[in-house]
Amino acid sequence: MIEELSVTRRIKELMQLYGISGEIVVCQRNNSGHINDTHYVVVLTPRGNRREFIFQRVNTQVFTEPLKIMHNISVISEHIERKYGKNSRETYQIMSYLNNRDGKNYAELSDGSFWRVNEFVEGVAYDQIDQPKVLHDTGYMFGHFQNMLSDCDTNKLEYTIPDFHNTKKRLDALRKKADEDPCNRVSRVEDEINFFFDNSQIADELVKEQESGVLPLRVTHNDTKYNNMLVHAVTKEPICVLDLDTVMPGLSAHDYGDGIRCAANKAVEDETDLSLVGLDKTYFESFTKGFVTEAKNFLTEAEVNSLALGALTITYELASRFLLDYIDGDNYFKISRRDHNRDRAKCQMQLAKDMIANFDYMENTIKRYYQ
Ligand code: GN1
Ligand code: MG
Repeated sequence: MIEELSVTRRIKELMQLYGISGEIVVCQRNNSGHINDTHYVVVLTPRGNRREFIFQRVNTQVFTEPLKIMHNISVISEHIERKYGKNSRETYQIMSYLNNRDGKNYAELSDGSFWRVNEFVEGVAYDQIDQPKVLHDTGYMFGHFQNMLSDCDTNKLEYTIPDFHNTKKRLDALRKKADEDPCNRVSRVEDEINFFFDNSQIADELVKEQESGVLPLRVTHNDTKYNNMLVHAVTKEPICVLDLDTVMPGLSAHDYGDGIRCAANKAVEDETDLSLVGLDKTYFESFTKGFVTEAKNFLTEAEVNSLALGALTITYELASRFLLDYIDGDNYFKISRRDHNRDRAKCQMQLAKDMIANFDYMENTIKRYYQ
């Protein structure tokens, strides 16, 4: 077994690999993501300059083939650079990683840990946004991300997590885990489990439409929560799209849907007071307007018709993933309190129910912005 190094030792080792010289004056862990470990580091160079970086350790339990992630990031960055120019605004609209001395955009350390480094970009990734204008702009940027890549060949991309948004397989996995009941938790979530099986048709539809070719595969981000968007702290203008780990071929409906799941919830993702959870129509319209007015440049009619279902499907899917992880003993998503994954599952389920109740409204609103 390889011995784990301390964070500072790892960062010093990485600095050598990246040719960054100087003394570490700040090293702070950022706790917002559920998967990777992120560290904000300030280095004082021998000439007395302050340089700020983000050092991120990729969770290789979740991303078992991290090279595929870094390959995909190179493919999309090069595509955008070629299309718009190296110093174009578009090139800076996605996060870019530094190359190390070997010319690679990642580094593996002696203890087996997998890292990447980027220059810190000033801005904020908000965990809560309640300003319609900011939600609109976030929707626009995720639509813009897909638009910039709408002519990028999906065959060049790897699947960083196979079947990531195959909701049907997610549901099968939940069924299997509930049967195994490894932590004796199933009796505490029977109503929730039943909800998934009573509504299993939600899991099938988009998978079917993709497999039959009705919906095309696109280059998608696959994790379009608004805290994956860096925003200017004062003007609140979006700066760039973050967290490119799950960029791979996927459905446009999933990106729109995950964006709505986050942006249009009245409450936070893990709210325990379910009376606060539901679809906020002002937020829904803002994000939808931003996304659709940009994405209609390339979306087919079938795709536009799939967007509302995308929001419901992704919310249902994430609820099932949180529930599975709860039943499994919390091995996947980081938790910060007891029953955290159960709370998350219940909250997302509640949101999915409200989307079912408002489905016609969602479809009509999307169509309105498509015209
Ligand atoms: C995870 O780590 P983070 O917060 O960017 C998850 C997403 C979920 C999200 C829910 C690779 O993303 O699929 O939607 O949590 N990422 C992965 O907050 O599973
Ligand atoms: Mg992510």
